Amino acid sequence: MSKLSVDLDTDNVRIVGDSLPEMPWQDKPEGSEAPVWRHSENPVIGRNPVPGIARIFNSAVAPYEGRFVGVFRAETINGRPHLHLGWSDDGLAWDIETERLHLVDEEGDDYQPNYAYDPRLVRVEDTYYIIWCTDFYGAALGIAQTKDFKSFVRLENPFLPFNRNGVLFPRKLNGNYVLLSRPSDSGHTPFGDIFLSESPDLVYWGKHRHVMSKGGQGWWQSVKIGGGPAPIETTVGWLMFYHGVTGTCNGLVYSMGVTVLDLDDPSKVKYRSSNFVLTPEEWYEERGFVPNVVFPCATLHDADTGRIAIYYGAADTYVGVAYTTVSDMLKYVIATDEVVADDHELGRM
Ligand code: BMA
Repeated sequence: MSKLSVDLDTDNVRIVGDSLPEMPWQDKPEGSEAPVWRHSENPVIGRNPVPGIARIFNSAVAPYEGRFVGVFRAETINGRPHLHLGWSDDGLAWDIETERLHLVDEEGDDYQPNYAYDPRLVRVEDTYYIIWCTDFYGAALGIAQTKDFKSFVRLENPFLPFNRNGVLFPRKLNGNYVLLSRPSDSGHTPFGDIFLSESPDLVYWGKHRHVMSKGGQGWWQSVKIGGGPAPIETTVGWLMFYHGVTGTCNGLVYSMGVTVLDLDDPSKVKYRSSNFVLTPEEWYEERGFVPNVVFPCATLHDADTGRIAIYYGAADTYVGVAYTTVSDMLKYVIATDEVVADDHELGRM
């Protein structure tokens, strides 16, 4: 399998989307060669942020009515994770609600997941969707929708157990919603690739496709991979950050990778970096409830400048922010591109 030769004006790659001039931003530190650089005041959410919550991490944010809203993985003081809303004027200082996010089912009855973790938050047209890991006789995907961040309706679980890392694309493709997921077991899965499924109505899902595999030349993503923030539409493809996991004699290490998926058929990998773009190095990434984890779940981005702020969980304890730009990422992913044989659908010639 060969890739098209790369003849791309990476300086002119654009984000396709809204302007967001008020998003958090810091320029790349002088002299830095890093493709992604951290916010200098990380972590932006520390331990025990509000009464009853010990840690917040692996959480998602979005712009909403001139402010920023977040759906947070809040590890309560009994150790069980639930979803809590939060609000921020600048995307960095967050007011976290002390009550859990209140869900009702489609009949209007109260609905409370047994646990809820690793939420993603994605707007498609005029509706915001929260996808999280829920208890459906084991780890599975839960999904809910809201238009106003006041009432939240839980929809049917999209897939059978076991599954995690459900990531919706921010627009329909060929009339269908598109959802990435990582089929798994119910525990700390020692395997996993990213798949894609389509649905006309968010109820019936099919046209399942394999997107990309763990592995590659490097070892940082040798155990499993999983989708991260909602893919960002650009003029050359869907820019997607994801997590890759390696095993060590002292446990798993979670890093962040980057890939570009085909615009019309995102089950096809266009470019994939053989390197991680962020790996645990700072104290808040190396030290915490689970050491050595960076776990991206959301971005804010500005189509005018190409700026991207990545929100990631650090050491299952904190929320960090890191920055890059669309052209930095395109340059990097092309310069470090690798073809991974398994990124090709089995049986397809
Ligand atoms: C995974 C998920 C993530 C977590 C990671 C590291 O299995 O549970 O929420 O960040 O493990 O503990």
